[in-house]
Amino acid sequence: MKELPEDFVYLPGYLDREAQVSLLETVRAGVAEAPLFTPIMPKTGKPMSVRMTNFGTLGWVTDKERGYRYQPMHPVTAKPWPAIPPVLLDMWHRLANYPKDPEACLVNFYGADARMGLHQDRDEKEFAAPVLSISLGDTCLFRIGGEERTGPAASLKLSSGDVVLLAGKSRLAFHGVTRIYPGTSTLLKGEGRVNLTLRRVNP
Ligand code: MD3
Ligand code: FE
Repeated sequence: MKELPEDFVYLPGYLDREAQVSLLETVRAGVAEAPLFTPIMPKTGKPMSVRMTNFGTLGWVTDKERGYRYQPMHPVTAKPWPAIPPVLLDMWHRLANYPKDPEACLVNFYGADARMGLHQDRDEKEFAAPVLSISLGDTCLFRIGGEERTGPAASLKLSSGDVVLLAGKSRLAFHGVTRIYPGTSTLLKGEGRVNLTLRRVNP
């Protein structure tokens, strides 16, 4: 196993239970406006096991025909995404050390059997900005390697309230979610895990 990449900042338990409850309520309000959708992978047309939605002026989407991209509208409702909640913008400005607001907050929802395969986040145009990740609900096993798909990787459990900042050299690291541990948190009442990632798309 490999050491964690340089510039990977792990803040376990950054949000206390009260902050997690409040943030989840805020996320649920956004999801009520912008329902979770099932992303479809380009070329193969296979559905991802994670369901998603976004907040912000841009959101990450994928479908068979047009592939991975950021766009201003929800792919199903065709409405603009809800605004990024102020509490998340505050966290970004406290932690990200980047002067502009993020345009996108990707909301990933994992049921007990959902996974996310090893990938790089390269659909943004601005790699100088970090990605800020917040985990809520069930613990997951997270895997992170280097800038090449093969080669050593480190594993880490991410639990409810944990925050990770991917900056500098870790920004283009391959990473994925290997498994969910059902029943490890009471926050989502057995529904699974939510991960929020704040992203700057344009320089
Ligand atoms: C490392 N999400 O949405 S968050 C994703 O838990 C994604 O839902 C995972 O990978 C999740 O793209 C992992 C932690 C994370 C996010 C972005 C990264 C790790 C990263 C970008 C570069 C390197
Ligand atoms: Fe990612």
